[in-house]
Amino acid sequence: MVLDDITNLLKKGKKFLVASHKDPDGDAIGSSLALSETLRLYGKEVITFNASPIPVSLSHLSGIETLVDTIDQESKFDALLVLDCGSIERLGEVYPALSKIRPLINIDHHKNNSQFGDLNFVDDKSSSVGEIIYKLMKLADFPINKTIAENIFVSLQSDTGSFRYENTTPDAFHIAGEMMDLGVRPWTISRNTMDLYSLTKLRLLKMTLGTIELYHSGMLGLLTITKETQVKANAEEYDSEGFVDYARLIAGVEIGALVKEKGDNSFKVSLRSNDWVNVSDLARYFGGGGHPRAAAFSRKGRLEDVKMEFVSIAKRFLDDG
Ligand SMILES: [Mn+2]
Repeated sequence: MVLDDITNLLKKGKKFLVASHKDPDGDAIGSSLALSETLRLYGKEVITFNASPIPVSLSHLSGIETLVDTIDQESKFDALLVLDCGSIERLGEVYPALSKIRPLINIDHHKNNSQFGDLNFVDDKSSSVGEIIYKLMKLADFPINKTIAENIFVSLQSDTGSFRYENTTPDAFHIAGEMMDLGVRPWTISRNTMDLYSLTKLRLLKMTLGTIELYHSGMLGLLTITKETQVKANAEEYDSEGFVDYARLIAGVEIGALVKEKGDNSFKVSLRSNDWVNVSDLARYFGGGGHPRAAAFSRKGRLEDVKMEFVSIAKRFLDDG
């Protein structure tokens, strides 16, 4: 079994690099910190990497101070562990350099994962990579302390939308309960992650909500954030994290979308759905990917063209329902 092969490799090696996707969410960082900490407790040397700035919502996680955003090219590792990435490119611009580190271990829960590792453990039935890391720890008999428990909890909470989304399994609740037994306080974690907005973020949200457009008899809700808006709000890249959900919350909406300008004529389109549209398939139509209820893709072109092309393709997916 692959998970056994991975734990054997982890037990044998001395120094590891743990990396997760750019523009990280609670699962990317939570699972990275949990795995790194358990390996350190087990006597290993671990470097934990993420290419992007850490959002304020994740800045309170235990062990966040160990995270680095650059890697010394001379460093030698016994393995690279890539977490929560459907494809290796998700690591960010540094992926060609990082992926030279072998063996490359791919641990993920995206259904369409490209199996880019030398060892691949991809389980799309797991709510989060945090859940997979928990199972790996149990299998390997790796230690779990409060820091690890907090990070596992954050992974679960983040990818299940606080235990609300369709991917919320009995396992997710059982593991969360066990993490509470280890000292995790859900309210404290939630206050620091879910319920902590900067004034900047709230201002950006106000401007973003003003852009709402509905298409296809109100089944598609579309929000837009231009560079101009981001500059006006003095916002960071991560400040719009979670905004796409507001489009999904409107009664009658099936697909919620957020079109965000990343650079000159380049956009990221984030997607959420409620009941029947597989937005992972919709994102893949445009070269992106994700989960059935949460996905994203990038697109170049004029804003109006990007929007209208997306709106027209989205109709096919709505009609298929
Ligand atoms: Mn995830």
